[in-house]
Amino acid sequence: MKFDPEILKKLSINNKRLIARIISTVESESDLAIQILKELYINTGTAYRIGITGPPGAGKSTLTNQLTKHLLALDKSVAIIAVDPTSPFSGGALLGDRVRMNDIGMLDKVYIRSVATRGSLGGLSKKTIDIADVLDAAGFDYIIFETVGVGQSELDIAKIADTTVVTLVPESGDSIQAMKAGLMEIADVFVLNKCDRPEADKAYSSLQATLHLRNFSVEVWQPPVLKTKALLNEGIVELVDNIEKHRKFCYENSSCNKKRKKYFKERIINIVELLVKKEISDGSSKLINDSLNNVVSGNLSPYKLAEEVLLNYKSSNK
Ligand SMILES: Nc1nc2c(ncn2[C@@H]2O[C@H](COP(=O)(O)OP(=O)(O)O)[C@@H](O)[C@H]2O)c(=O)[nH]1
Ligand SMILES: [Mg+2]
Repeated sequence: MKFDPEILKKLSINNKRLIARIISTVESESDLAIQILKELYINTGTAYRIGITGPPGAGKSTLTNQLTKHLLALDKSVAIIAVDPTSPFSGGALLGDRVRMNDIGMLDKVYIRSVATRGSLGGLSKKTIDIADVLDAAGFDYIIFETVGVGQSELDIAKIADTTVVTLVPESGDSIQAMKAGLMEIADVFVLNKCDRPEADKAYSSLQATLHLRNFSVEVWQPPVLKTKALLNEGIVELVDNIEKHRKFCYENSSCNKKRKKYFKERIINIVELLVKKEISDGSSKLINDSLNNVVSGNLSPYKLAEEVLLNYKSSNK
């Protein structure tokens, strides 16, 4: 397919077919995908990115649903990226999420997309970030990343989210588990969900106590702990308020800028790796194939051959 940059002008939140088409193309990592991502970047930067993470069953999908409804009521548009809904850990979550999200998924100002990160190195795939850029360029006001809540992807979400919401429940020891899993460091806002449960007050105090063990300083954002009952739609207004507070803090504070620079540096290196891999794999298969026997027989180090491939690539591009 030949790429016509004019088509990106038609990319808007109302054109869901085009959004889907562009996302599928972008996922392919083809030359066309790279061209599209390059062109549309100039239109990104307006969407605010919220990560919802925490252990499975904490109520992330329920919370995402309620949060979306609140943002819609404020006349905002929302794109939801469900990260890893088919992960083997999530069990029946996919169906559950579908049912819960059904009532918002059909709305004009909502777009829901799943992305699997299984098999990709380093948890959260590059695709997730690229898809977010497409949705940003389409003009969504908010992009919500919801993780299933197991493994590296829930930590990685914090790198790409402007505000990371860590969801916990009043289960005894939940905050300790979260701390072990590294969730404490990534939270901009803590949500203690299921506060309709009798243990809620005790868990709230214990979570506060755990947080006080951390090193506080005035220039650094202090993550608030909010009590919610997502199922009953309680505490969601406070959640929206605190996300906005964090957003304002980030605009006024350079620590968030530092985080964005770090994120972009990592992202650029990832893209360079992808480009080099694409360039080299095209021209080098003959050289590799011709020398494979030598590697297998133990006479040639794979590192040496790899260096030769690189040298060969460089000299052929002089
Ligand atoms: N009691 C109670 N249950 C809730 C609340 N929020 C969500 N749930 C239930 O907790 C279960 C897991 O919720 P879900 O949103 O799928 O969690 P996720 O795995 O983190 O996405 C579901 O049965 C929800 O109905 C709440 O505030 N109180
Ligand atoms: Mg879920």
